[in-house]
Amino acid sequence: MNTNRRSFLRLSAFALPFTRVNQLFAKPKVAQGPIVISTWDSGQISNAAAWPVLEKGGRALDAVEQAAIAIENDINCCVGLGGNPDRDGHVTLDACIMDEKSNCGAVAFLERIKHPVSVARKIMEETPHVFLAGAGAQQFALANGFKLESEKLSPDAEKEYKKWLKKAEYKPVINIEHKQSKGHGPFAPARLDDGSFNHDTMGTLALDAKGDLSGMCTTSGMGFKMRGRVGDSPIIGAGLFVDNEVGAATSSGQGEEVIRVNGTHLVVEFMRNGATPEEACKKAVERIVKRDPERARTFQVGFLAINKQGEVGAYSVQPGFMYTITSKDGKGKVIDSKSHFA
Ligand code: SD4
Repeated sequence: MNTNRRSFLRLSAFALPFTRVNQLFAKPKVAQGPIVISTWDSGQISNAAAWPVLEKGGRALDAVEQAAIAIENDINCCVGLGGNPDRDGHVTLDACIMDEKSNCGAVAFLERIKHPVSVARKIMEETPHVFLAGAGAQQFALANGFKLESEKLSPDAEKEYKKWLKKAEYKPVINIEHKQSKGHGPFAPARLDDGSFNHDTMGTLALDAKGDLSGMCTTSGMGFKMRGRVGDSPIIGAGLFVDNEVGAATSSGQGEEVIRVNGTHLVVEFMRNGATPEEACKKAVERIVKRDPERARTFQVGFLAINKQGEVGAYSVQPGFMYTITSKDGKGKVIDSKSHFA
């Protein structure tokens, strides 16, 4: 046997098992190109702002921040300062953001600041902390160049608040969006008669061209809530969770129910164990319903998820939850999610 042949055989003896080990630990396939998904049909506004960032090869984190800014700016939508106030008449905002390295930032009970997600990002990038609340969050925002806005309610919110004040009944129940029904309250339609959107939370998840994931969640919270009440939206693991190895999830609906099961962290863990995004959202919904199946008939929770391969899925307790997806052609498509109850 000549030396060349001998060394070839020696090399192949190493190479064979090595290739097999390599295959076992092969990196997961990442999506062909960017994708952005947002909760609700109002997600069309957020996705339209996120898409130009992703299309140019930008970072998912920048895309989701733009998604938040666009919806928080939209006075016809119920997210941000245009949203419904608490029962004392003050709009209080909750938001969070999370990137591909598990960096995260959050604000809660923030008043008179237009872009809570941008404040959350500043906390994430410029402090050693994750979460600031109330007066301290506002003080931090002002010290970092954010402007103090007026306390004036948006025309829609003012109308709703006046209507609510007539009875001033404290019923902390989030909207359930049966599309056929009319009017506000627990059976509000997805869109109001004037065409404006009727949701007070926006969650956006993006996968960029490099295959990195980020997400954000922003809300004015449950309308006419108790002063100081904070829901799931700013809580990492409840309203939003991103794990760049696996996937990301966000939620909308009755925040208390999501917090109790650490909802979006649960969705991501189900995906880690092999569930598709839709299966993972369904399992998380079932976990919530199982606690009290009768009471579950009275509230809505919807989960939206994306995995590292760019597959997306959603599931909700009640019908009416929907999401918007934007990929390759840059056009937002609205998709109805499946639900536990018919
Ligand atoms: C909350 N999850 O404050 C939010 C409300 C929401 O559409 O999602 N509304 O509990």
